[in-house]
Amino acid sequence: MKRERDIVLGLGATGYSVVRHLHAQCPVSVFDSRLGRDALAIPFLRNVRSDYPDVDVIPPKGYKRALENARRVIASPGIPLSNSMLKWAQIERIPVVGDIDLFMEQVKVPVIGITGTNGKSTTVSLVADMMRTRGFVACGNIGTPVLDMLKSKSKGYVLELSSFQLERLQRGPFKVASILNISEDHLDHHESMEEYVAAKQRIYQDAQFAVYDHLRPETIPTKRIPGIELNRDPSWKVEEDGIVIKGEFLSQDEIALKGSHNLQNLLTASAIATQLGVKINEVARTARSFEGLPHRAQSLGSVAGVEFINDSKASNVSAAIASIKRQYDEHAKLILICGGDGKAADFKKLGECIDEFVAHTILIGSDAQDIATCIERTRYEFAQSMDAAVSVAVNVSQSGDRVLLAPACASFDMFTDFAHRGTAFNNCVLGLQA
Ligand code: UMA
Ligand code: ADP
Repeated sequence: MKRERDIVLGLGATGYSVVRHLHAQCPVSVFDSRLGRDALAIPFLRNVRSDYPDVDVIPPKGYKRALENARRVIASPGIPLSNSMLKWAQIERIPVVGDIDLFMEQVKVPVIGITGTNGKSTTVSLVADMMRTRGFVACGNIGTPVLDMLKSKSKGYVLELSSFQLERLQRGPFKVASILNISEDHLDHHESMEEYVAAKQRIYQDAQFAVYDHLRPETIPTKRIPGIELNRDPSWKVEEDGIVIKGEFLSQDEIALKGSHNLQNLLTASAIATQLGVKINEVARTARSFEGLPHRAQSLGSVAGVEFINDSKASNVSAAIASIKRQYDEHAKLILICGGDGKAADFKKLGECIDEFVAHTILIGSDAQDIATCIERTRYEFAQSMDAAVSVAVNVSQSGDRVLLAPACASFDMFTDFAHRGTAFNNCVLGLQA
């Protein structure tokens, strides 16, 4: 039988963008694991059926059969390589690729790739801001699937790449590639920390230039490639009160973002953008005006003297620990709302951090109990919803205290995503202000 059909696995944002991209080029079939049990919950199934009637929806038990005339499987990022559907494709020797490969095959303009456990979206947005007048746009894991942006005919692309996307990337000839940092995350998807690090390192495999951090050895390319080694090269480093870019000092007073982690993000973004021709004065303009993205250490102001901070995007242990330390002030009580889907993380270090810096913890979500077992001294209690968690926070706080949402977990057990979780928190706080 002639192999001419592309099979798209997963019908979320990525899968649907792949269908739109491919349907006029070749016969397309789609499959989603939830077809048999929870089809109504599949985000874009209805759109495919109504807008692309020629696209074949593979029946729940028909996947193996459909592989018989498949030439290629395009898998959504959320489907791990260990998934049995992908294993079958490998057994049948059918190539498995992702949407980034389809994008890289078509794109004719420079592409920047940025990954890391934390700080991706902030850094990608900084680079895109610095390069906006040159016609560059941001896309990828940050929210807009890359194939949807291909139509924009931009002069360049700044891609946020997750380890999920990188683990299946076949070729990534990025003009500049960067790993910001790597700490434990997503161990429910990758089989080990080594596998997670190896997925991130794939960003450098075909890149022309790398930007990495001397102080974080796991970000250093394992292959030889020209680049800038931040915090080793004296012309490129983070200092106590600012950053040095291309030998020029930019003081914290001229930088809208706060926190040493954001200085690192800004330094990385500056190194990437200047490599592509951006001038220091353009970098400085972004530094002055870019105040950060919502749901990342976003202060919502005070209610009865208690400040509320939304760091919903602190969705792993290392980001939550960094967030707690940043918000800690020895003169104020810190009240923490955390929990959710723990992604098989080890919460020992989080428990130690809570014991050292937090006065009261309110635990939410499916892995709340796992976090509780790692807390030894700090008072904690459980809440069944964001509303209930904020009510407890109000009851245990007094003027001068801080309430921080830094979940250390994914949101999918209670919310559609981190933004939905952050908005739920914001709405509860708005309710208190009314
Ligand atoms: N599915 C299966 N079988 C599986 C797993 C999933 O059929 O084994 C189906 C689901 O039923 C669902 C669809 O696949 O219908 C969802 O696909 P997906 O999980 O790959 O998600 P998309 O909607 O395509 O969104 C993805 C990214 N999601 C993930 O990687 C989990 C989005 O990043 C990204 O913005 C989008 O592509 C566009 O590029 C989100 C994310 O949470 C923000 N990313 C993780 C993170 O940042 O930590 C990696
Ligand atoms: P990502 O897209 O990788 O999730 P974001 O820029 O959205 O990263 O930031 C998510 C959270 O990670 C922030 O709210 C902050 O708490 C933390 N964070 C951001 N940048 C860094 C960094 N360079 N190092 C450690 N933590 C960071």
